[in-house]
Amino acid sequence: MKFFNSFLFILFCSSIGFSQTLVCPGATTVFKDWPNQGQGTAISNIQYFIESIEPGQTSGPITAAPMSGGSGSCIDLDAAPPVADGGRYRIYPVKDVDHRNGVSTLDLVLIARHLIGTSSPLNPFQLLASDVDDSQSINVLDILTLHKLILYINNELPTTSWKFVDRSVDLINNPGDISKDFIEIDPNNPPSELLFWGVKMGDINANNSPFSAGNDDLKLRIENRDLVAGETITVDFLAQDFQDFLAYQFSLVFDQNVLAYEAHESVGLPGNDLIGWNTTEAQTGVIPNLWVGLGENIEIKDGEPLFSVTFKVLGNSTLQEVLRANSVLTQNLAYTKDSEEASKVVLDFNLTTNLENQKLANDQLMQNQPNPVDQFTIIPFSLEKPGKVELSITDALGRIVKSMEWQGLAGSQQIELQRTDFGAAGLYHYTLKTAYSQISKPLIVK
Ligand SMILES: [Ca+2]
Ligand SMILES: [Ca+2]
Repeated sequence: MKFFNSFLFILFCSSIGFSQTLVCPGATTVFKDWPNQGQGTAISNIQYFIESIEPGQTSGPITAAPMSGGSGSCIDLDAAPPVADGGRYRIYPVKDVDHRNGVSTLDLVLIARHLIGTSSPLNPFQLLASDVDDSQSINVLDILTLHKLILYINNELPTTSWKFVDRSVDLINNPGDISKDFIEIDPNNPPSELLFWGVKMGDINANNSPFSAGNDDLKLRIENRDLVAGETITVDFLAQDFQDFLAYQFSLVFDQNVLAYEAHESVGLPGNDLIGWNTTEAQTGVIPNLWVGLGENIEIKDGEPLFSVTFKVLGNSTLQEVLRANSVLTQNLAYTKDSEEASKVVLDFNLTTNLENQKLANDQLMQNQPNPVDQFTIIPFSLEKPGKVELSITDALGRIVKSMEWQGLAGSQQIELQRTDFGAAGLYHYTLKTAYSQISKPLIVK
């Protein structure tokens, strides 16, 4: 493990001969060694977002894209939304990839021991890392959330995978300041350093790999369904961004008390590719399989089936409960075209997200009017079928600022939102989610 002592400083530079003002974040490091707060390991693949704040205000527009300047990862303040004299900028680090990084059952044990009081209390960084559902408290729901992540029932946490803390806050005397996830700077009087601690959410003992760029997993989408003893089902494994991949191998694992293997078929995988199945261990609930793409271009679209497996159903359950991709016999690996580092195959039971070929519904979400939002705005939408509707508003950093749920009717309808439903002025997204679809659109708040 390499330490980056020498990088623990901030460069602030005005390029000679240019009006460009660059602020260059120092190494953001994984916390370690509480309460000594010694140096940690530098974290890579961080993006920085900048918020401009007018005099007398406490927040302002956040640039939706990471800021970059003329050299390295420096932030060009001249490209940020301008602030008046006396205005300030806030800089937020963001990293939201590879949610399982560093998360293991040992982390569950550490949270559980903390909850029942059988270990020394967790330090402020560990407390922050433990609240994986962003509920501002640590309880058994955080353990269940991590449990689902480890078991590949869910592939992401409800929060960003990393959180950051201004490294200058005095957590020994002010433990509540752990939530200060930005550093405020005066553009006319820049700070001598700009340093953060990074906290990998769910990783209580901080054994993550901070360089992880979060290579995209290969998602095999599956429509979740109820299983009823006695029926025979054919499970389709559907493509999602499959054209980005070169090869995969994994163990398909199922609960042999609920499913009995009968047959498989390569429906959409190109026939000339190398495709392998080993069904000799199928009675124990494991089927290793692999695919190596030999063609130049893959033309399988999102939502089209790659392969299918037929099972006899022996007991009542749901598909999501009893089907997994893991490494029990054949190691779970997937390779993309643009990286030599392996990712994994994950089974994604949330079939309804971003599928081009919506099987069940033709839900529609229209642009809000008026946009930008001044006093109020109206969001028109249309549902194919009646049922539960969830509307959520997220800010430029993906944080939910409002969400609501109700029973929607079939057909065209609309919902009115007030300016007070949003936070500071800036870019937001609104997302409509039903049992069959999930659609997002941007909006701007004045
Ligand atoms: Ca919580
Ligand atoms: Ca860990």
